[in-house]
Amino acid sequence: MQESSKSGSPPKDVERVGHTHQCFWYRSNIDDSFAYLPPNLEHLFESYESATLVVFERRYAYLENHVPEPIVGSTDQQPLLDTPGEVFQLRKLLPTSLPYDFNIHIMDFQPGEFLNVKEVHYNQHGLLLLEGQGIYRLGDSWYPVEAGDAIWMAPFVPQWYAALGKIQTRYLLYKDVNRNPL
Ligand code: UGY
Ligand code: MN
Repeated sequence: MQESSKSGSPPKDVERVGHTHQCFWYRSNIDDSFAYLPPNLEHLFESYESATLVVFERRYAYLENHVPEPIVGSTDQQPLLDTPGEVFQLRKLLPTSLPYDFNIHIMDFQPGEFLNVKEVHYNQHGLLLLEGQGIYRLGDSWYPVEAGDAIWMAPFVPQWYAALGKIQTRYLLYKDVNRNPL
C-alpha cells in the first residue's frame, strides 16, 4: 500500500487476513502485525505510511453454531508450539478452534535445518517466504527460493523444504483446516 491509502472491502461471505512487516495497523503500530476479519464484518485497511503486506481472502465455509471473531495481533506475541519430530519453530496466528476454516503458520528454520517429514496432505498452502533462502521440493521438482518468493501448493502435492544461506528462513503459510475437504 502507498502512503495514505485505504483498501476496499472483500466480497460478500469472504474472510480476510492481512499480515505485514512494516505498517501501521488499526490500533497497532507493531511490526509483523496481523489482523483477521471474519466474513461480512465492515472494515478497511488504512495505511498512513507506505507498507508491504500480504492479504489472504477466502470464501468462508460456514459451520452451524460456530462464529469466528475478529483478531488483531503480532507474530512475536504468539506462543511457540510443539513440533513433534521436527526442528523448525512454529507459531500460528489464528486459534485452532472450529470457527476458523484456515490458519496462518509462521515457520522459522535456521540455515541447514529442513522438514523431516516429506509431507503429503489434502490441505492447500499459499506460502510467502519472508526471510532467508533455501530449496523447496514440490513433487519431483526442486526450486531455489528466496525472500519475496510465493508458492501455491495444491492438495496432495509432496512438499519438503531445506534452509540454506547465512540467515534464518521465515515463511508464512496459509493452510485450510477444520472442514471436510470434500
Ligand atoms: O503444516 C504444514 O502443513 C507445513 N509443515 N507444511 C509445509 O511447511 N510445507
Ligand atoms: Mn504442509
